[in-house]
Amino acid sequence: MELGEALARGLRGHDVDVMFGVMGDANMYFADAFHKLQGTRFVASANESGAVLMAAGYAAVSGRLGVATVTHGAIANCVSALFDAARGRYPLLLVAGDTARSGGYHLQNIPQREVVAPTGAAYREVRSPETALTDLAAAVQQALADRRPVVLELPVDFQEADAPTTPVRVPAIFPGVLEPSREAMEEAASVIIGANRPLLLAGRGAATADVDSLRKLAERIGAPVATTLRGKGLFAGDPWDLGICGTLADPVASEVVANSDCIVAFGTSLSALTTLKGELLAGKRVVQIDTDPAAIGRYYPVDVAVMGDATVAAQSLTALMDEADAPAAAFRSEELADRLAAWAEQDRAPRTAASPLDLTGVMHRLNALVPPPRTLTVDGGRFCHEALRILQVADPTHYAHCLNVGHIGMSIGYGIGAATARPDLPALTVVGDGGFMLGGLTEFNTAVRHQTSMVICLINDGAYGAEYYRFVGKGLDPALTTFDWPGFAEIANALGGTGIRVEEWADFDRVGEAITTNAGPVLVEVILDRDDVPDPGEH
Ligand SMILES: Cc1ncc(C[n+]2csc(CCOP(=O)(O)OP(=O)(O)O)c2C)c(N)n1
Repeated sequence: MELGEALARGLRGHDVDVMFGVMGDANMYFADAFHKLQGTRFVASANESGAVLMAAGYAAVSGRLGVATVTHGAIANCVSALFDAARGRYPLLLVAGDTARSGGYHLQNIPQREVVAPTGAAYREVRSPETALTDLAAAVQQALADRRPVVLELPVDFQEADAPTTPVRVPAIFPGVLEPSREAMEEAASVIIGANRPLLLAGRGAATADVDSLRKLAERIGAPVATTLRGKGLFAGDPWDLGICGTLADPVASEVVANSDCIVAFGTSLSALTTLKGELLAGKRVVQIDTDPAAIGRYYPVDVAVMGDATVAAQSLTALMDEADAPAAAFRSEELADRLAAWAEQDRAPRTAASPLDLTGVMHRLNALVPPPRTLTVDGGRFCHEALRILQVADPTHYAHCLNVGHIGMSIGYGIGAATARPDLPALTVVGDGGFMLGGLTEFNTAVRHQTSMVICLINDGAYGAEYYRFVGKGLDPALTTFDWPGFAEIANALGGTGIRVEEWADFDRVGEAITTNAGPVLVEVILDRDDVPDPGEH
């Protein structure tokens, strides 16, 4: 057997059944061998960047390893995607072909290790054909343990070398639960008991925690609940769910968070976006619970730091409250639940058929047309504040965050990856016209070729809206920010998918039909007046 095939089989042995990639001479035999294995899928992206974004989206919603492959030199096309996946903490393996070590001059030979270095991804080598399967196993293990991309360099000539005959043992890994210390729990409980207006905040690190244990604690201490953006959906349906804390907060939530005197944070690093650059933590006691020691106090100092599992910590805090016979705070009142419900109703206020399309209404319509449970990816741009605020998910793991470095154009790749990981769920991606042209157009056809079922809502305001409103606000000529694009619905049809142009509310009726009857991607081009889109942060 040749090594290319042995590596493909090795990957399968690590429970990998999907690989995204673009072929070239340095990875083609490996990719082909993987594709031919039973129970596998090779998703051929149009660009290497797309392959890495798809693998990241796959990892984000599945919690499994995302895998991509590129040929030698093409790693240069993966840089932004690697930055995003590394910062997003997605476990990802990128098998990157390389020029033969003995080969001398080659056009595609570039300093690959140096290209990857600043991205935050690890770089490892297949050292020799003999060690290849061990090198692969180590790379897989590192990606899962570190939750970041690992690039595995595969010299072109190794693919056709003889495979080693001794099999590699893949250990079964049994993850343990990190028990918080009794001392830390008592310290945390005394802070909570001393609070009058506690708030329970959960981030992506608590996404797989037992949510009932968190809810029970919140109820026991009398705290409303909130999440970070990446913890979105954890408390879906809870009458005291404030939604997202920080820059994306609704008005009632903003007021309640500002007014609280103690934050009990689970699985969040309390970033500047969640805490309004630390402003929301000022004057409050903060208890931070996380399994990752690097998350604790990463951005702002906290009062009590607890290293431990969210579920165990929540259960033991509830028990300590009972032991102390401590009363629940009155912060979680019926009045608050009523105010939250009233705000949600006002935000969702129905539009009349004759009223012009508006961004807020369009997002609520999308929630109804493609309701959770479904996966979600949202691109960057002026529209994204409303999209991230309004579009719900049933579970944080259904949301693949692709704004880890704030680049536009990544959502289509992430969305294809998410849809590939969860074919049992509908998939929704929201993107602007600028983001789609920057990084979505070519991969839209990937979704067509692979018949990926997804709804892409393209908010077309004919502008880089995020820049447009700033120029206009300053009284400057916005000419450089406006674009006369071709029709995106027509482009979607020409690329083999389904395109629907929405200029008035009634046009959405056709969207519902298309979603249920058409296979492959459906692109919904929503035309908005660029002078009528709310500025980010404006409600
Ligand atoms: C890779 C990258 N290039 C440029 C930018 C700067 N940028 C931020 S938002 C934006 C405009 C996006 O336009 P569009 O997708 O149409 O969304 P809109 O702002 O109009 O809602 C640009 C160019 C960026 N964030 N990332």
